[in-house]
Amino acid sequence: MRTFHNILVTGGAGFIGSNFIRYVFTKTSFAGRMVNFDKLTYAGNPHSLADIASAYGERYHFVRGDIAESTQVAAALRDHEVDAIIHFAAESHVDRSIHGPGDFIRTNILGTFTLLQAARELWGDRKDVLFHHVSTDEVYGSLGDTGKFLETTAYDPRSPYSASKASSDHLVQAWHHTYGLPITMSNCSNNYGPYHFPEKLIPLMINNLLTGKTLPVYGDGKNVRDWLYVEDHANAIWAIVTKGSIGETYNVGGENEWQNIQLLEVLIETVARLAGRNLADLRNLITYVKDRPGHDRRYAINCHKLKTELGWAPSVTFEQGIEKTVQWYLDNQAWVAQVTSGDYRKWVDANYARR
Ligand code: NAD
Ligand code: TDX
Repeated sequence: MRTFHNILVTGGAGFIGSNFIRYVFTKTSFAGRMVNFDKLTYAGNPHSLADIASAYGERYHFVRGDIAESTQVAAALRDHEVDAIIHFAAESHVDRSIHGPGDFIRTNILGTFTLLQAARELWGDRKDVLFHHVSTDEVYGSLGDTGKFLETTAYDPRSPYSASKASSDHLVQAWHHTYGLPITMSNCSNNYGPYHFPEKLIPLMINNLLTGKTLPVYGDGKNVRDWLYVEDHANAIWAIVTKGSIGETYNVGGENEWQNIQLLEVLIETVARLAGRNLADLRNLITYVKDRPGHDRRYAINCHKLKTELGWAPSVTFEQGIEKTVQWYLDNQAWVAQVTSGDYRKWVDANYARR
């Protein structure tokens, strides 16, 4: 099992990165330090890790920085004697990538290139280091009614977001094959859980159900996604970082496919039960809207390699995960209100100096 002293997590103030940092501190034997390097875009919320910052003192350190700025990246890696990088930072929302692809090209492609170069420059030929790249199943394109994505499935990205992630995946592989950089990679299906910014399907729908807003279903509502509870993505990444073979990609998935409209019915039923709302009133909020351009029809992951080689298995069922998630949003309406408010973004800028 590989061990590290100083791990730099990029994008640790976002949804999956913050859950990953919490998971490593609270549920693994990791004894070193973690540096959270994050630009704090609209999707980055320092409050998501307030508990960890106060509980783990010197072992958790936050740096506000941009992965596409080479001097900022090099300084963070050098100053903290980083021996592993776990790279989450990205622009992550498909709809935003359709309306404004520029930030996706800059952060996801140029940012990954900048990190790879900085890692090479700092580490040289060292083999006791690791660059783990967090990616998505969307790089494989869209499936028909049958079949699942394997690690060997040819890339076929179709949105500006997935094309930028596919590009970053290729860069990471190239830096391994050409320069010998020790890397691992994971391509995961749709995540859900606490601290998910309320623009993505599940947190948006829960929030709209709780506030009585309409539920916008794109197209016919029959697009299929494979859902995984975020802590199970975190423990998969930890398994790959500590035990995965260098140079390898591991697919991570929930084996849990839902049509969007069927998933919405589960959310409606869960919110009605946990929040004491009327089922029929909630169902009346469903509104079919214009489809997303280029909307991928179906994603499904085959994660046999991760299960058999690294012994990974999800820790919660879908029913448990959805229940925990709806309850979390019920208990944390203040977090939702905070991270979506303009005043919060002003507070972030005033309190977290840009380098
Ligand atoms: P997110 O949008 O919630 O968080 C992204 C984080 O990156 C934010 O904290 C943001 O401030 C930070 N960031 C953005 N640009 C940056 C920059 N230039 N420099 C430094 N930090 C920057 O995203 P997420 O849903 O947590 O996704 C994390 C990673 O996992 C992404 O690489 C994404 O492609 C991948 N992924 C996500 C899912 C999913 O379902 N959400 C599934 C598979 C893979
Ligand atoms: O309002 C909505 N209505 C709707 O019908 C939204 C926001 C989404 N949808 C549909 C589109 C998709 O079929 O729901 C499905 C899920 O949409 P998103 O939550 O936007 O996720 P998706 O586009 O599948 O991408 C997500 O999973 C893979 C993440 O955002 C990516 O970062 C990740 O790589």
